[in-house]
Amino acid sequence: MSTINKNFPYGRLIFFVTENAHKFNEARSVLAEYNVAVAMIKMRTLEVQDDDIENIARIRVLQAVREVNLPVIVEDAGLFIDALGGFPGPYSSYVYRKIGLGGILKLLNGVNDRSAKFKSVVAFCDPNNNLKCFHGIVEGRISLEARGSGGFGFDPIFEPNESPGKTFGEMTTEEKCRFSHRARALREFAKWYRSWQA
Ligand code: ITT
Repeated sequence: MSTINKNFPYGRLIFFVTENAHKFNEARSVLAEYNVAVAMIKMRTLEVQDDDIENIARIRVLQAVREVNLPVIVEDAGLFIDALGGFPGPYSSYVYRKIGLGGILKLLNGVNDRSAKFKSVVAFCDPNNNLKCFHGIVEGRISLEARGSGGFGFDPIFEPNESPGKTFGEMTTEEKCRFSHRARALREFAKWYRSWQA
């Protein structure tokens, strides 16, 4: 009996539209656990400004599917720092480019509450406009100084609660993916994707 679904001829393959190779490598590592293959489509999507990262991901995935006409995922993520009212949140990419790790550490100078979380939304859409979003969160704290050269973005200043004293920047991709926001959202996506195709 053939396992190919004629309405969905791609098998367990998904196309990840992103410009960030680190995100893609994390996705490849996580989705492999579920036998879902992933290919990267390096393409810029419009980054609208919105307080809600799910809205940003929804708009981006609709644009991506229109352009490539394949089943795709996009992912939007941000760092939310409690003492700063959730800043930089949906503006993480801009803030990282403008003030970097040093700027965030300066803003938290002398602040005792260093709790923070990363949030991720993975948005899936296929050419029939089936759109679905998956969420992942990791709670932790902002370290006192940047440590580690692994990962990307704010990884060197984020210590997840599951691994106190060790930043994401000091971890391998596989270690980070044990509890990262992105890995959690991708696992929810992978479980759904497998059952949807079954
Ligand atoms: P896309 O092409 O997929 O949009 P991007 O890097 O621009 O890639 P985002 O728009 O989701 O991704 O940007 C969120 C920013 O938040 C990102 O540039 C990092 O600075 C930060 N960030 C998100 N996830 C992170 C993670 O796992 N580790 C460290 N920093 C992260």
